[in-house]
Amino acid sequence: MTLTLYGSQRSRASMPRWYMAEKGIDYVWAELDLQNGEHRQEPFTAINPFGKVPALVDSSVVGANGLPLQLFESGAILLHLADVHAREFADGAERALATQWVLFANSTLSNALFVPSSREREFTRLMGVLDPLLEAAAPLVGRRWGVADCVVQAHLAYLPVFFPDLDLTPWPQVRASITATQQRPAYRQVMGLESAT
Ligand SMILES: N[C@@H](CCC(=O)N[C@@H](CS)C(=O)NCC(=O)O)C(=O)O
Repeated sequence: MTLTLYGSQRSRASMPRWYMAEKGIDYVWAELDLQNGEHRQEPFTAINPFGKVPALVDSSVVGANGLPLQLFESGAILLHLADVHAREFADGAERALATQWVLFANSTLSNALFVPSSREREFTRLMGVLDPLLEAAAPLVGRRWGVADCVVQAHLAYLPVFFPDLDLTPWPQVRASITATQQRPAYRQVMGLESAT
């Protein structure tokens, strides 16, 4: 069985990389040269015709066409890994709630961070709602750190990177979550940060 993840440094491929590192899932890392447009040409466009990373090829799952499963969109990749490789969900409710959080992070929260019109309108309100939901570092779904935590925490950890002057003091749980993420060995390894002391 081989999982091959296509991506580049400092891209949304970091989320499935972090998740697989946390869960001890082995994979082959296929790094593309985005500067030279490797993602916009064959053979990669046969995997993601939209020419974006990350993408995953999973030889343990055969699609209707008889070929290994090919997936694009970081959220779809994360949910597949959680479901099939980490066997994270105890029941349909956990699967549905994890899907909810992955879509929230990759659409609503991501837009509130990176789309200026949405940031102006939504960012403060979303942080105010999210902050108490992160209470006591409990997993968002189920009893163990999982895919919902990965995708929400990865987005929150973008804040000090992209908005270093942003004052996070009104949202203490968001701040604590970012600090905790930055201390996780798997996160540090994937993000290329030096080991925490
Ligand atoms: N919604 C997609 C976004 C994918 C995306 O925009 N990836 C960026 C890197 S973070 C990319 O491939 N950019 C290169 C390009 O668009 O040419 C996901 O979450 O996978």
